[in-house]
Amino acid sequence: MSLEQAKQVAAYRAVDEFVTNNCVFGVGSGSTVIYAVQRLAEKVETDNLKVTCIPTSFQAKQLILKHNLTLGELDTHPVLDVTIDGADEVDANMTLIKGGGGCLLQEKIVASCSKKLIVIADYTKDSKKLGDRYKKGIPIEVIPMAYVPIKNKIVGLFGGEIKLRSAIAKAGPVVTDNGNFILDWLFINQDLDWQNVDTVIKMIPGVVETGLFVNMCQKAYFGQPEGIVNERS
Ligand code: DER
Repeated sequence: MSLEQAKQVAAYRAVDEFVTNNCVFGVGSGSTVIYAVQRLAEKVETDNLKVTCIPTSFQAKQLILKHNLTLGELDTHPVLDVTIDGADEVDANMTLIKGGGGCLLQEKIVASCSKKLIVIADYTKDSKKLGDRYKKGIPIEVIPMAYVPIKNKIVGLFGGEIKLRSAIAKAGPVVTDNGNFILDWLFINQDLDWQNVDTVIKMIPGVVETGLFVNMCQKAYFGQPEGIVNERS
């Protein structure tokens, strides 16, 4: 079984467990969520479910439209029943690193409006401590004009190294759906109080959001190559 199949089995298990008729459903971003939306579309069709989907990115919105699912927005649906999203890493306390795909701001907003945040991932995202497996650092979305002083302040406070995320298909940095830059913070100390780190970093002027999701995730599904799914909550 490939990693893609591991992602798929996790995604299908989560959708089967949490999607119900008349639910308001948050659609996360990234590659694993693609399988969740596929499964959701199947269930809407076969079980004749009424589900309103709230996107967490341009990518998520396109996925919803591609599968002819009902598109909603926070203006009309400020409270969601469940959001299903991916993660770059999940530690033993269910703290997440998210933002590997650059969508952390809208993902965190939608997750914060959801009664439940459910994470789907392959087994390589299942860690004891943040940084055990995910080596690209904690993503931080920042206002472009402030990225250098923010970088200096975070390193001054917590150490490590910070890189401005470069784009691949264009010259220069990644620009998010919200017109901002992403800094990736390669932290050294894996035993930090992540709630405090999130709060302190968010207080730095120009920081829009961090990819630290602390005390937000109710349950995580980790697909295994053999097709089984490990669940944690
Ligand atoms: O960017 C994000 O937050 C994504 O959800 C990411 O963390 C997971 O992406 P993946 O499903 O492609 O691994």
